[in-house]
Amino acid sequence: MIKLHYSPTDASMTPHIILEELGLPFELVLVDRQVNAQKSKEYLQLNPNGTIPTLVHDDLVLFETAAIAIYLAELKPQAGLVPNVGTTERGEFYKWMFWLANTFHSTLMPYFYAERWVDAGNELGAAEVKSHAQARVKNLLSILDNELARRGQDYLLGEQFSVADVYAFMLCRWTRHFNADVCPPARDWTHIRPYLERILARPAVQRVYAKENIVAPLI
Ligand SMILES: N[C@@H](CCC(=O)N[C@@H](CS)C(=O)NCC(=O)O)C(=O)O
Repeated sequence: MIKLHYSPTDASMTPHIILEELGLPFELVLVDRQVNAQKSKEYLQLNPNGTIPTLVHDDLVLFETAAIAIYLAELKPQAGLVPNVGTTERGEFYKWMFWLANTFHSTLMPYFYAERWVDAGNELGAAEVKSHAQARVKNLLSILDNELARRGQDYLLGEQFSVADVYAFMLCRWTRHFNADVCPPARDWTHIRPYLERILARPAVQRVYAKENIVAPLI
C-alpha cells in the first residue's frame, strides 16, 4: 500500500499529482502543520528532516520530493512520466529534476522561511532575505521562460509530459504572492504562463486542486 504524508499546497502536491496521473491506489495521511506535526516524534522517525512529503510504500520510506517523484513514475513506466534510461531525453530529465530540486526549490526556501536565515527577532534581516530570495528566483524564472521559448513545445522535455513538469508547476505556483517589483510571479512570464495553464487543465491536477481545496490565485 502507498501512503503519502501530505499537507495541502505543500511540496507533497507533486507526488499527489503524480499518483493521480498514474491512477495508482494510495492513501493520504494529513500532516497537520497547525500543530507542527512534521516535527513530532512519530513523524521524525519516518522523516528525520521534519519536512513534507514522506512516502511510505510497504517497507520503503522515502523523503525528498524529487526522489519520490521519480520512484513513483518508475512504478508504472508505461504511463510515460519518465523518459527511458539511456536516452538523451533521460539526460535532459536528470538535468531539470536536479535543477528543480537543488536550485529552484532550494532558492525558494529562504523566501518562505526567511526567519531561519537570521537571528531570532531580526525582522529587518528576514525581510532582506525574503527580498533577495525573490530576486534570485527572477533569474531562475528567466532561465525557465527562455527554455520553454527555445523549445517551443508543450512541456519541459518536449511534447511528452513528465514528472519534471509537475515539479516545475508546483514551484512556479509558489511564486504567486511574489512582490512583482522584485520578481513577477511565474504566471506573468510570457512562455511560463501558457505552460502552467496547460498543466493546470489536466484532470489529475484538477482532482488534486479539489482534494486539497486550492483556491485562487490557482497559479
Ligand atoms: N527538500 C525537501 C523540502 C520539503 C519542504 O521544504 N517541505 C516543506 C513544505 S512545502 C515543509 O515541510 N516545511 C515545514 C518545515 O520546514 O517545518 C523535499 O523536497 O522534500
